[in-house]
Parts: sequence; structure tokens; C-alpha cells
Amino acid sequence: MALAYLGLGSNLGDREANLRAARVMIISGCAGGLVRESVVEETEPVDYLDQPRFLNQTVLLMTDRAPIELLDEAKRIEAALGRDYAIRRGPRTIDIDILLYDDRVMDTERLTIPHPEITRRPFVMKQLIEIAPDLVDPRTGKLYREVYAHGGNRDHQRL
Ligand code: PH2
Ligand code: MG
Ligand code: MG
Repeated sequence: MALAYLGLGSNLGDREANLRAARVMIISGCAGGLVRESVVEETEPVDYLDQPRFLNQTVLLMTDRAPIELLDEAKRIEAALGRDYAIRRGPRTIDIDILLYDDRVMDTERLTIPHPEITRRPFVMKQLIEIAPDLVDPRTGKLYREVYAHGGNRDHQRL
């Protein structure tokens, strides 16, 4: 069994219901269970600014799926919940991102872990710290709460 931190986001339709449906589908589709859930937070859009406010949540999943299998399942759930990929970083009914997978570091064409947006987005770090106060960035060995306290890493290269 592995522990994976997933970032959920929704800014179209019934955002609360979309997050709820995603959590249910993650549990049934990933052969595991949610160990922890952060609070759901309303956030201002970042990167692509001309879009509605998001609801974001971070969850901790215990799963026997490999990272790439998790990604396939996340895409399947996004499609099932009506995600439209027309605008990159644009409005979406649901976004499911793999933030961390155990202490794995990987850079492949489809998947970069840890997710590059973690240290660029204060709300992601805040939610990670909420459910795992002593979590360490497996790439740098730094505590996320230290990175957060120092304002994150806004220079982090965007993919
Ligand atoms: N996701 C994006 C772009 N902008 N802004 C917020 N607040 N929350 C998100 O999840 C988000 C975003 C696409 O990666
Ligand atoms: Mg995504
Ligand atoms: Mg995203």
C-alpha cells in the first residue's frame, strides 16, 4: 500500500457536489480509502485569472495503485464528471492532481511527482500541512511547513 496526496479543484457547476463525487469515485476506483481530508477552501484563481473562484481540497489516499494507474483513474473520473480540457489552466468541473506519492520523485512525460504546483500555490501547501504537519518535500528534503513559512517558491519553473 502506498500513500498518495491528491489535490482536488472545481470552479464550475455545483463545486461542492463535484468535490464530493470525486472523493466517492476516488475511493471506489483506487482500491483504497481516504485517510485524511483537508477543509474545503474557496480560492482565487491563479495562473489563468479570468475564471470563477475555485473550491480546493487536499486528500490523503491509501491505495495499491501505481502512480501511473492513479493518473489514469484520475483522468477517468475527471471525464466522468464532465471535465472539458479546452482551456489549459481554465475552468473545470473537477481537477484531480497527484501531489505526492510516498516519497517518490519522478519526472516522466505524463507525470511529475512531487507536483510542481505545490510550492507555487500557498493554498496547496497550507492544505498539505493541515493534514500532514511534518510532511517533507522528497526532492529537497525540506519540511513543507518551513517552505510555506518562507512564502513558498514562486520561481518554481512552470511546466
Ligand atoms: N487550478 C488551475 C489554475 N488555477 N486556481 C485555483 N485557485 N485553484 C486551482 O486548483 C487552480 C487554479 C489549473 O491548474
Ligand atoms: Mg490536473
Ligand atoms: Mg491542477
